Amino acid sequence: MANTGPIVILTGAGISRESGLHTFRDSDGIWAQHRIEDVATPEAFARNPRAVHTFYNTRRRQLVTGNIRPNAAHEALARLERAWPEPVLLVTQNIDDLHEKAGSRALIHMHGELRKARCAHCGHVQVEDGDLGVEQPCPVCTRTGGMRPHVVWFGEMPLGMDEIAEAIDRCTLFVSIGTSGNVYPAAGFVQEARYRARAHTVELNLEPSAGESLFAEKIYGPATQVVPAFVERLLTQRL
Ligand code: BJW
Repeated sequence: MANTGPIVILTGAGISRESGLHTFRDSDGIWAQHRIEDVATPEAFARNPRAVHTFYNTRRRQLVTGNIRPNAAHEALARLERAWPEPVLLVTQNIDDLHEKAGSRALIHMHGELRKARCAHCGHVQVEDGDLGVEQPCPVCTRTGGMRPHVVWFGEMPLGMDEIAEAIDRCTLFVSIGTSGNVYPAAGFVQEARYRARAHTVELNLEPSAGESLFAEKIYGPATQVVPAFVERLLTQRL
């Protein structure tokens, strides 16, 4: 059946793997090197902010100076947004900036952005390409100790949830790309799309995710191959 309605696309770390960024839960992933409880919770930041800053400063430096570029999958999604007759909302769990670098505009970073900092005291958010540290004062409230990466840690509320829920309610196609389906609420989006919005649901991933059985259609392979092919199919055949 031809599909020309609004689209919601969820992406995860797998889409940036071929750009040179590690995923989290693969055998060579970030969680094989670091314990979540040490670097990705508000409690970790309260207990040892220097260790958390080191973890994110290292990743920020790699993103800013490491010649990390969008790949064919990011570029195909930007092309889809430009060419599709209805809204295409890209919801990424990634904190890198590869979707915007590829040209995507309707984009929600539900787990935050590595190249931004936030003051935990007053909520001020600013672009940040340098290292963060515990002595850094907030330029707005002037207090120290609160400048933190603008990312969403376990136990914190993801960003843009209302806008995401509205878009999923309206969509006729939901596509999940390069995510293991282990982290909620993102892992639950497919159920909302399939059973509430009655959208067609598609998984594009290297291998079946934890939520594989919830998708009506699945295509497996590296993102740089399967995403451009899927976008081409959508734009030429509308399904
Ligand atoms: C390729 C490829 C290639 C490889 N091509 N593919 C029970 C029920 C519901 C919720 C919970 C629950 N128990 C606990 C919770 C809450 C918790 C949670 O989900 N925990 C689970 C571990 C169980 N969630 C939260 O705390 C979230 N907040 C929350 O729930 O607030 C309350 C709330 C209530 C109701 C509504 C709304 C909110 C916050 C989660 C924050 C996640 N933060 C992190 C780190 C911060 C950012 C950072 O440092 O980068 O975000 S964790 C980490 O996982 C990161 C990622 O965005 C996230 C998802 O990972 P992703 O992208 O799926 O990566 P991987 O590595 O897991 O998978 C990669 C995939 O790519 C694999 O499948 C590969 O095969 C594939 N791949 N190469 C294509 N070349």
